[in-house]
Amino acid sequence: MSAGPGRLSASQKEFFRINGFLHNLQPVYSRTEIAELNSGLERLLALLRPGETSKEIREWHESSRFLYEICMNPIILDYVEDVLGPNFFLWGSNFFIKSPRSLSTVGWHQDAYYWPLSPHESLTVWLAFDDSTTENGAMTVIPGSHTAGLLKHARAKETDSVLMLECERGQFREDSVVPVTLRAGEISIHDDKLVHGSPANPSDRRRAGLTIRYSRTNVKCDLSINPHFTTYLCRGTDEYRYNPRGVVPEQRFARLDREHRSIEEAGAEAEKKLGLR
Ligand SMILES: O=C(O)CCC(=O)C(=O)O
Repeated sequence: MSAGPGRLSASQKEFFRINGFLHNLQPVYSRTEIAELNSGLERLLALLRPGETSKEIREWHESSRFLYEICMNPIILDYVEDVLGPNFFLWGSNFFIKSPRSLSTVGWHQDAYYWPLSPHESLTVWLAFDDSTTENGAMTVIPGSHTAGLLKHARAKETDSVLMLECERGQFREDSVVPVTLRAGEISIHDDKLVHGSPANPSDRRRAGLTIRYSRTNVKCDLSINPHFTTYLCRGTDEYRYNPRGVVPEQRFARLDREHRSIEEAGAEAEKKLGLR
């Protein structure tokens, strides 16, 4: 396997292998660039219909060139290549925005639990649109929790959680929690089996981040569960051709008007697997 573009040092790669996440990386966007990206985010938010929330901006990289270009930023792809290897595709993006004084939390979970993908060889890049700190509800992770396989999830007890299912307590070291703090324009990276979540935002500052999901080309989606799964090859070749390919969007800002499997539906599917419903 190639050594990758070398944006990550050998010790950072080793840190990721052991801990399942990375932050404190060189910024991807400068302060000026992230201000421009935030203007773009405003344009996207303006496309929401009454009653919709930012959660609706899901997979809009398929319809908005603005988002597609962020997901295909060569610096981000270099980082991803250093972790996933030479052949990988983009398939997901969505915003996690916590307004000032928002009670909304994200319960402990593993992404792989929600995704009908196998094998589990995917990762998330979390791009900070705002400074993300312990004061405004930065994402938190349990280092090393990606090595224990898929953990049992149960219905969320916390009513303010945006997720339906969360990891049952006692299966991971909650006392080893690490906040993944970021400056606007920086990214973190986490493994699809890493236990992570985030607390509420009691501060006066918004906390917005864009999650971008990438997988190795040997990862196959169960299209009976997610028939809209669409991939864009980022680097290398796709010898497997397991998944549908997307068309690069032309419009700079456009909604993706398609029925999407919501987090709730993904949770319901996972619950069925568990025999909870
Ligand atoms: O932004 C957050 O607080 C949580 C993000 C998350 O759960 C994810 O990236 O899968």
